[in-house]
Amino acid sequence: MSFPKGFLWGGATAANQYEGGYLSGGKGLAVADTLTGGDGIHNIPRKFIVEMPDGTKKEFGGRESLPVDAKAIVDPDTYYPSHVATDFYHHWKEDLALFAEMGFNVYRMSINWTRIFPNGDDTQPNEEGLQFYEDVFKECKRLGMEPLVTIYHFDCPLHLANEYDGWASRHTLDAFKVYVKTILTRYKGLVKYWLTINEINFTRSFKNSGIHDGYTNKAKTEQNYYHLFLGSAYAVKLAHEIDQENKVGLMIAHGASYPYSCNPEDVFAELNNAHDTKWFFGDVQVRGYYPAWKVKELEREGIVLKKEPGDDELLKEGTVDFYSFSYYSSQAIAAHPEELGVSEGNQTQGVKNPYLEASAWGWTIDPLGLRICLNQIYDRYQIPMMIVENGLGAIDKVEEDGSINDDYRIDYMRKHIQTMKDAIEIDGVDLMGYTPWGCIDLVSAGTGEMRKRYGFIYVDMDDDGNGDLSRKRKKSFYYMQKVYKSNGEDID
Ligand code: BGP
Repeated sequence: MSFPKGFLWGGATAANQYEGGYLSGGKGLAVADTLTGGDGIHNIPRKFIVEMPDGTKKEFGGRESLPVDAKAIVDPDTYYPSHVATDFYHHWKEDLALFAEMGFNVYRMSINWTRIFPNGDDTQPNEEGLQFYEDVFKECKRLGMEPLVTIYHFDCPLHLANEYDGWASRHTLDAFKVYVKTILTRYKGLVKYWLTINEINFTRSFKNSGIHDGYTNKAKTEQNYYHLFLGSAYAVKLAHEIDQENKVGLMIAHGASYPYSCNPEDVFAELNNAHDTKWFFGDVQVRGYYPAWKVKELEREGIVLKKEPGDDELLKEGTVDFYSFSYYSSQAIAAHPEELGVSEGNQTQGVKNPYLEASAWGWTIDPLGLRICLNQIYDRYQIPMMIVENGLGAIDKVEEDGSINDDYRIDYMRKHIQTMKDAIEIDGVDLMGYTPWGCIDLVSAGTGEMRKRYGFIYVDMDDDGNGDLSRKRKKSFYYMQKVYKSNGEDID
């Protein structure tokens, strides 16, 4: 047997892309509720419509810096995909039953902060929101699935983003702590697996952390990360205090990266890139302090983090129990990338790798890269790992008889599961679970599209909000069911 007994098999979603019900049950607005759709294939970015101090409206791309005094709004004439998304809010019983039927023994989802604290910093939590998740977790348990809960998945409360510059401000960290304490206390005994901050290494934009000028203001970006680290450490420490059964992981977007060539300059460029984009975040959350090269970099750039007494201790006391990460693709890193062509991920940019095929969205398909990552992470930290996102975004066709024959997705899944098997069996890594992304169709984070589908379950909803939201099992549903029910033995 390659996969250990009790291996966690499931799927992953996030509230801001799946839940909908954006104002139901007392929920407040999150930044994601002000983000429009886009078009990933034609490179049309998602946008924010903002109100400027003089009352005029302006548009900004989701990957641009915003003026610090701009306030994102919900424009009545604009379509926002997160408002309905694929409507877990009204379909949760049906969806959880489908996940259980597929053989999940774990289900990764996130709590939407604004469902619990509508403005992020309210004095009292919203009971209706708390009850909603309690019902969901109880149903998961009843169906034999452990909830794996992301505390913060790209959903900064809009109030904190507009008024406090999101995670750039200590006020947001303080509000987050109250939110964390509230949910950890309420769900004690119901939820034991937690993830702190989704893809913390990509959390420096208005979209992901509510900071206005994270792309252009380095000092502020570093302060933003610092607050996120403290928030994560606080959650880990408190989770352990509240219930010793709790297991808490970090969450990092961890694609593979390769030097473009054996030219030492390319090798060094890759080392620096991996430090900046991955290991910095792992080192702080696994080891509990900033790595030497990062300290030097901050010194060199004259950036002094605003700290408070007790912060250093908190970082040390709040180190994670496991390393969880998303893995979709890989990139090649060159010292002089200008002439080499770009390979696009939703958040990363590297150079085109001539050895790999890519998805319609330009994401390379690289199963062996996953084995490389599993080895590198385990070599570095020696703690259990979990792959909490992986999958293929593709356009699916519903045939006249209603079937969806997504053999390309099955092929992608098979190859990645084979890689996991090899890494466990041959390399001896400690892998505890696998929750592929978007196990049911949902809104793409990077592009806001519906047609970029990852699901094993199809949802009738298009890019303009048309569809009856009905659910259908794709061919991959049955494939995953076979894999899960055989504990990963039957993957052909
Ligand atoms: C990660 C996010 C997810 C998810 C996934 C797929 O960055 O954690 O929220 O969306 O990528 O990306 P996309 O939706 O852009 O295809």
